Amino acid sequence: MKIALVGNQNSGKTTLFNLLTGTNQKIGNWPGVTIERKIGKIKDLGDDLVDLPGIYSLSPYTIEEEVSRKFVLEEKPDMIINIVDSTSIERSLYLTTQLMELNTKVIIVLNMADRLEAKGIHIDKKKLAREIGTDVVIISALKGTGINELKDLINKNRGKKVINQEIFQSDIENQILQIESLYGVNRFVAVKILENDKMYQNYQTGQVKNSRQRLEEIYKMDIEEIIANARYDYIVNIKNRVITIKVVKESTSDKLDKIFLNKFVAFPMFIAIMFLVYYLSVGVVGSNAVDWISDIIDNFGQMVENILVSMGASDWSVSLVVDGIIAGCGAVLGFVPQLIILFLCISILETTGYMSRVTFLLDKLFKKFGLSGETLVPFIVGLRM
Ligand SMILES: Nc1nc2c(ncn2[C@@H]2O[C@H](COP(=O)(O)OP(=O)(O)O)[C@@H](O)[C@H]2O)c(=O)[nH]1
Ligand SMILES: [Mg+2]
Repeated sequence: MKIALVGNQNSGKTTLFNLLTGTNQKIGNWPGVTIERKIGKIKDLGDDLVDLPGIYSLSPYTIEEEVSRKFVLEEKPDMIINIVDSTSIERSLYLTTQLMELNTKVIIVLNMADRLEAKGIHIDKKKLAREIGTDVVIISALKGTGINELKDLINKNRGKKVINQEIFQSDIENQILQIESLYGVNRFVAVKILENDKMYQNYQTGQVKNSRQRLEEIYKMDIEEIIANARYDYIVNIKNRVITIKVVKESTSDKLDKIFLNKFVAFPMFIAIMFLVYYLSVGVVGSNAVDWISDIIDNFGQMVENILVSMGASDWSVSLVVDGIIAGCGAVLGFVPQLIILFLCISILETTGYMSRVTFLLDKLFKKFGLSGETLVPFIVGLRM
């Protein structure tokens, strides 16, 4: 069997992949892109396992999403192992709802089991399996627990028929079912056709357009929003029924999150911190360093000039060396100290985790311009120039 390993970034895909395949791996790149592609054979079972790029949805917005989407749609794996960080299930299940529409057997692997207790999280695995309509196993890829149970599930699900879950409201379901039977496509593609996805433009008949218009009128929203909302409603509903969280002592990281991600505090604080970074690098260090270095360069230039003149060099060659080379390099060198301080500040913000928090915060804002929150760093660097 060909099995695909699909999940968010940092959900533990590579850790599980290594655990299941051992040294039996082939590493290369996906065709046309520099994203690592790993294939291996699962020990004891002999099935092929493919490690897909980390993604949050099957939309084709990023290269990773495109590669994964293409693989699951075109190469049609026999089974999908959907690995989920069990400490943040809500964020991960969006992808799960899409994977479960592919007519391919999906096994949900809740990873990071070793961290659940400390966070006071209890997941009712059986209930989740029942609600979501597929098998669920809780593992720790790091500690190696639950792996035999996972292998048993793979065996148990060999060649099993897939039963689609109807997760949308009935009026949306009806339209999806119609498109499915009209074109003989799977649910995922039917939803994409309904969503007017770029990849499926030749399916946009009058009937499809009418269906979409009708739904948009009823829900007073754009079709993509209707579908996304329906998925989230479904997820929240399931989450509330299968997860219980005991109040545990708030970790320092949670407390910091509360401050840094607070609606009212976050932006002013962000601006203040960025101002401080700017002030330190460009203001304090910057202006002093430029003066200080230009003094040194001036003195050095003067010294070279004296030597050259005493050696009887011509005016133009003195000017070339002193005003051209030395002054030119000096002008660039003047910026080096402030760049060092700037990058020092940014790396401090990065190692303390502030950057990732802010990135998360800014993601929404940046998305409006078609950028991701990660664009922040070049923004700051660009600002100071
Ligand atoms: N505590 C804990 N950490 C894990 C577990 N599985 C993976 N990790 C860690 O999570 C991080 C991301 O794992 P990785 O396999 O690289 O994730 P990928 O991005 O999905 O390939 C690494 O630091 C792993 O050591 C687990 O079961 N428990
Ligand atoms: Mg990985």
